[in-house]
Amino acid sequence: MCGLIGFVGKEAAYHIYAGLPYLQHRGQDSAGIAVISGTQAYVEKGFGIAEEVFSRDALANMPGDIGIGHVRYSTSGSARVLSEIQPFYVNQPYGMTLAHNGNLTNHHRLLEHLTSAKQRHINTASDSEILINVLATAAAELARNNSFSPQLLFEAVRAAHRQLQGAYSVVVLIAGHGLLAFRDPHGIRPLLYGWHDDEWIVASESAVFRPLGFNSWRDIAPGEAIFIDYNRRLHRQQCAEPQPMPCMFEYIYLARPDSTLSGVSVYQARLNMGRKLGERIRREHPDLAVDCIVPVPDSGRVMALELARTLNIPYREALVKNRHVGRTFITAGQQMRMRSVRKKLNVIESEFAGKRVMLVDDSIVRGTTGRQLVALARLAGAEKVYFASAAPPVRYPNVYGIDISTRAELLASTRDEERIAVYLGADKVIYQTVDDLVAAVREENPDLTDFEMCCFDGNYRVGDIDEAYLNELEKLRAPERDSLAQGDLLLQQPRRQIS
Ligand code: PCP
Repeated sequence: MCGLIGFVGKEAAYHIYAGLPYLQHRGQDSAGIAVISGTQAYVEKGFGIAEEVFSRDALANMPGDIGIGHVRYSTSGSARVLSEIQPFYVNQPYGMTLAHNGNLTNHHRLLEHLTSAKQRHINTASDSEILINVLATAAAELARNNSFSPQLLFEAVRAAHRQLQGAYSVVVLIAGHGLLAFRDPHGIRPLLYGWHDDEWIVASESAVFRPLGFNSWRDIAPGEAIFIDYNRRLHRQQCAEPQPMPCMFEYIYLARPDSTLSGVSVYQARLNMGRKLGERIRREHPDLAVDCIVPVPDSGRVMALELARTLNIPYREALVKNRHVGRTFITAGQQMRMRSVRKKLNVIESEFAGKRVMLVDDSIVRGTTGRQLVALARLAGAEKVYFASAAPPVRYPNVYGIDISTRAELLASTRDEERIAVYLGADKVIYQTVDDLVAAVREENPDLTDFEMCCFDGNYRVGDIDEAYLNELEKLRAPERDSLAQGDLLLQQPRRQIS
């Protein structure tokens, strides 16, 4: 998962810089902006969040009325390698600068093909560098016998679709020509575009648009490509048969609640998830006595609010979030995530002392957050601690742009609900069902009939994902992460009042 922006209009660099904070929740590892003035590209990149990476001076030296921006959460390659920070650039044809959100599942095969058959040089372990080279190779072959046109680009995108597998939402600057944006045929990761007068914006989430003065927008359809030329004219084409399958985790956790994706208000979908979970708890656990519902901020808030209303139990914001700590789930490395949870959340003791509380979170993935919070609730004197998750158990790796790539790191991959409760230290753990989750999102857009949700059902329908692929991925990603067992050492620390 990453965040993308494309912009065509006055002072592109400033607008992109202003927009990236609205996507910061999609990636905190690094950020990059590229703009073009005439045919000259200017690129600025660095580690950290956008506000730290781009200085006023740097932006002042980035002229141009067309540009792209990226915030990164790495799911391939490494979060710590400078050369993997996006956007990527290739000089031929035209000069292309690309930023990508998603994850290619066949990038090893493509690497082999690009280097041996196409004499392309790939300099990093990032699948996004593969993607730009696949697109550039296709465009270069078409450009050999044709002058530039939007149609040529759309043909290149068609050719790329035939080769690429996995999830890819993409923005590309074409020097001297314009801004291209496209989504994979399944539309796994979001991408939308907006317009105001003759200015255009492309972004991963609709939450970016209004603050930047864009009040009209639509989704780029799965398999669709758009191109905005230097005269600020829009060209659109369906470049692959659409087979919509948006990522379910966008609605649960990844996206901002003030975004609408594929016609689904994320906020409303989360309210529905809370209601569905509440109805299930009432049906299946009628005797469960709970004094208050406590949301796990931030993403669990909306679900908890509606769950509390459904069960008619007081809602108490008894966990206080430190506003200076970012999202923990997208922090690179398990040890860092462990420390961040403690820094991020603290308790209001009076809301826990002597009470039977139900903590409500959007999801339980590695159990990093839940386990520490249950311990904190008990330290604060809670009599019972129940834990409810608005997502079903996350049992399987995600290979489409969420960095949960090894089964060993997933709490629910080998444990049933009872054992998960034991691990968290909770008196009971209650999960949403897959059917209720799907119904919660479809209430907002019944036309959506299919979702990418391999991490819940283990059903990998995009790309050639088999056991061998998952084993190879585990081998590749395992050195990057610390095991749950290592994390256990740090889990003891709340008892010792770490600062
Ligand atoms: C994430 C999410 C749950 C956690 C992490 C689930 O929080 O909301 O609380 O993952 P875990 O079981 O591996 O801990 P954050 O990433 O901190 O984001 P937010 O503040 O938006 O809830």
